[in-house]
Amino acid sequence: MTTKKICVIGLGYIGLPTAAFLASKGFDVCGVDTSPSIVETVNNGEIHIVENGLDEIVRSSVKNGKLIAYSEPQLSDIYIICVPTPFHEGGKVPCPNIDIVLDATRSIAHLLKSDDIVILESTSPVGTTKKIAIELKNFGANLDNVLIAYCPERVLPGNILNELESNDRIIGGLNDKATKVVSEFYKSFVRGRVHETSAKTAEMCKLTENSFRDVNIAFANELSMLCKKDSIDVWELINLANCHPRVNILQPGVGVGGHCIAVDPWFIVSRDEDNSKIIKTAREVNLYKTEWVEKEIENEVHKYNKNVLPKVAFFGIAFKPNIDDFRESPALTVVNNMKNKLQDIMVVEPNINKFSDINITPVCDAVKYSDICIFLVKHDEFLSINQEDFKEGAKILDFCGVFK
Ligand code: SAJ
Repeated sequence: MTTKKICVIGLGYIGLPTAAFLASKGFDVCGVDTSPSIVETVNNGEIHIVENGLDEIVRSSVKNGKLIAYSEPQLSDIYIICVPTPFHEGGKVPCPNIDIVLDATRSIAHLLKSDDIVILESTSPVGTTKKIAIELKNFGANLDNVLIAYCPERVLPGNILNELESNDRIIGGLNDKATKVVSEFYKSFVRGRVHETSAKTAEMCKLTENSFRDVNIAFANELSMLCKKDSIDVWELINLANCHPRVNILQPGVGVGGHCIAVDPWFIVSRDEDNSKIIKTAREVNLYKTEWVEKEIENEVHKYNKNVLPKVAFFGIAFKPNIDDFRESPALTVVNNMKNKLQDIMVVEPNINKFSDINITPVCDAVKYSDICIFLVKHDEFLSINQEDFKEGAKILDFCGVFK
């Protein structure tokens, strides 16, 4: 049997791990990115993002010639589109922008031949897979024997390589044959189950998964604000409520970050705002939680004498624990908004040495010298801090449950 040649378009957080993972499974993979520096980095066997185990698998796949990066798609048998789907700002609600998906689609139109497969993995509004077929036709592709399907990526940043193999996958073809053939392709390297459905249902399924998580985090965040008023410990409350066999509340925090859960619910809301009240409200609650945290910090700082402003330390600026990813990070938003209002601040982030114009302070110094210690992200490094390590009389504001 000849080895299938796979072209992965977009070498970002999903595309690069996918390309390297498929190369490690024996496929010949061509990775495509419009950024020349990404193409060069990958062809040097190096990576431009941080992800557990990714450097090793990219290095070995490039070394043995299974993964080669290009700036344009090359003739292949299977094309997998893994490009970003941002949203248009400025409207009544944010609307998805699939321009980059359509750019990627046009870039393969001239390469398609009989029995080729085109797969969209990017999180996309319902109907995008169909639009890919229309765009390909408009750009001259003969689709008579081309199979097109949607298969949403579902991997968790920080654990991508494991989840690429172990997660269940959803396959929604534009017709039954596409669904069947694409399912067989995923079954050849996935250990989880592969579920078959229509393209539209698969598209909606991805948006549903991330909206479900957003709604549930909003519930936890709402509880945290309600509890503050009555001096109830929200962490204890959630632990107790979760002892009920049918209750499973998530954890409150500073808000919801990353480029998935804070974005994808808008794809549903913008399609039918009247009928997505819970999803929209959850988004608003999670955005409001960040503002609420800032107000709490300001209230604490205002208790100090205006002539002797307190030294304030912020612990964590990543978008979630134990990761050096800062995309849409609510903790970073808090630090950026507060740093102009406060004179003397320290920022602790054990996962990096420097971030833009922010100097990073070691955990021990921030703990020892700060009057107010504000915990924004529950990084493992903070869990071993003892109460007696803090400066005498220091105020601790724990928004992420480090000490619970
Ligand atoms: N968060 C909380 N409380 C919690 C859990 C998370 O505040 O109890 C916050 C995190 O701190 C972070 C944000 O939510 O700021 C999102 O983190 P996450 O770990 O929930 O999810 P992501 O964005 O890293 O990855 C999600 C995953 N989706 C689901 O779990 C349904 C992942 O499987 C998707 O592949 C990914 O989005 C994506 O690319 O869509």
